[in-house]
Amino acid sequence: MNSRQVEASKIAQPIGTALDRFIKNNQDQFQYASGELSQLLRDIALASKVVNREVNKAGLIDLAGAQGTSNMAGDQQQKLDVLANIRFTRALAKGGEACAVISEETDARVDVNNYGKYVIAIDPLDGSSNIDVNVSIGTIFSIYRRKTKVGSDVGDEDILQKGSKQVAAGYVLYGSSTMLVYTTGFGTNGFTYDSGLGEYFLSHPQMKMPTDGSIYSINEGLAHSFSDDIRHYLENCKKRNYTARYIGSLVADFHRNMLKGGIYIYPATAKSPNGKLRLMYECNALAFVAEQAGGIATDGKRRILEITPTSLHERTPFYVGSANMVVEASKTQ
Ligand code: FBP
Repeated sequence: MNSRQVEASKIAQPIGTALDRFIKNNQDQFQYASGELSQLLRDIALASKVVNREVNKAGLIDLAGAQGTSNMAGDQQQKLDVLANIRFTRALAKGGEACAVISEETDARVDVNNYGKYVIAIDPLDGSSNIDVNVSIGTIFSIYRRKTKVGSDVGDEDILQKGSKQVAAGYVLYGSSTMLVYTTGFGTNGFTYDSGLGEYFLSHPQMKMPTDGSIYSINEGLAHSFSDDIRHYLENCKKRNYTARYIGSLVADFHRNMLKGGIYIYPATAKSPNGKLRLMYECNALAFVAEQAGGIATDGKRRILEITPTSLHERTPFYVGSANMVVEASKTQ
């Protein structure tokens, strides 16, 4: 059999491009292509496989429920929140490429290695309210290149960088299947996890978010404290018989809208005048992924990636999804 016949054989269906190979094949795209970012992406993928395994069997190994502690935002931490935070922080520290990690579950940044070249901002487990009820949850990550000299102490200038400075970002969706979706600024690609082989395979190359959609995702239970403009936009959606879909897990709502077209909005509300979601480890990453797939992300007025952060856990209103829908929704603001 020659290589063409091997490749074309129907008996052994090709299994697709493994994440490792994809990272290697695309490494040269990257400005600082010396393998460190590739290793970082592998470290995140490995930690996500461990977290995936624990999420899947949480109910069997007493990992369900609250930890009895709360994070700096006052949110009650779930056991899996704490576990996922340890898994990712440990993998990033062991990998040696990270100099600091910012996490939703940790009040202050964690300096891990002054010789690391990258800063990682992470929401280890997004959609905490859905953990115990077996609804899709996710992990969200942003990667920045440090600004200070390698070997010196990490400083605020390394951490408080605009989203437009991200060198890579993505999310993991722990759903009916587990997927890793990320960008390094050369389009957005999706990989599906084959737990039998313990490997992610390219399943959604060069993802494109439809410029228009008919799905809107917002917690209308908070409608009493929405601005008139938001209410006006929602009225338009209903007049057009759009479909309301709100899972309550940002990653899951975002992923659906990325595939089918739609908009996710978490606006400023009376309870959360700056919105609920965190700029550094929830919004910046999804804004980068969305833009690389042809979508748009704003805070209702400004491009999310142009916002200069002033604190680790700062919140922002978030409008993300199909370009024409976000433009319309933002225009009303
Ligand atoms: P966590 O990262 O703490 O889970 O918070 C974010 C989040 O759960 C999003 O995943 C979700 O879209 C939103 O908050 C749900 O908020 P609400 O329950 O107020 O609608």
